[in-house]
Amino acid sequence: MSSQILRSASRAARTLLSSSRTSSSVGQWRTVAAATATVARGSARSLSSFCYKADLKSTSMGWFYGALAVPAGAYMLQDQQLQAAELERTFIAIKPDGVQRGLISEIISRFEKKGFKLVAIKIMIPSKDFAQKHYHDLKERPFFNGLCDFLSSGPVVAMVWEGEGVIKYGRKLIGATDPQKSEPGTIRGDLAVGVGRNIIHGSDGSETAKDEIALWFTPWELVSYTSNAEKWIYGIN
Ligand code: IDP
Ligand code: MG
Repeated sequence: MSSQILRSASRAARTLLSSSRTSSSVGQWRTVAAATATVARGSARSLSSFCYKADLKSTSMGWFYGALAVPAGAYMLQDQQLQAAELERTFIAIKPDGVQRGLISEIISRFEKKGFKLVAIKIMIPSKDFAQKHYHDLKERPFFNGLCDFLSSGPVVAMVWEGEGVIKYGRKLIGATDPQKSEPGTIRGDLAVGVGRNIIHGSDGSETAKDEIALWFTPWELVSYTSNAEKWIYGIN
């Protein structure tokens, strides 16, 4: 709920930014102020945390004036700061079978076409030790050793994707673990047959996403930027 409010506040600020670039009409300003006010009514605490994250926290006048200050303060925000405040990230990897089968572009294209944004990518052959760290939660499973041998057997394309709901929806795009049970239309459903060669990995929750991104990437490999398509993907009506 609080992340939803945070996103709404951030979206309102983003709308303000783009409307201020194109026009200064009173009507548009009123719309954005109203959107922000709705957020303020929703949760003072969340908005205050948004202000904090976006470097807007009011110093002496309390949350109410802090909330009032959002439109003016947001005007001064850089897109990158909004980005940092708003969007969720997940770790996605194309496993050696997906790479060897020439499915890199097909898989990237499904995330890209959906509207998610690629913020990090590299190709590497993980060591077995690294693979064991990545799959540490499965170490009691009988297939653990073979799975780690396989992940470290060839190139893996490691990526971080960003967008609203990308962790959960990324898993939907990927499909069920066993491709025999994955729905047609999903990556595993369309492109894989056996559970041991299911071509792709995706984080299964926000904690896992955070841990996996930190395992595979250094912070400076993650790129924050505004995509030109964003205003067509995240619109407020
Ligand atoms: P996930 O990849 O859908 O998150 P997990 O249960 O986390 O599925 O398992 C990690 C990986 O381990 C799977 O993607 C698959 O490659 C492999 N795996 C899972 N279950 C089995 C199994 O029963 N036999 C062989 N390999 C399995
Ligand atoms: Mg998993």
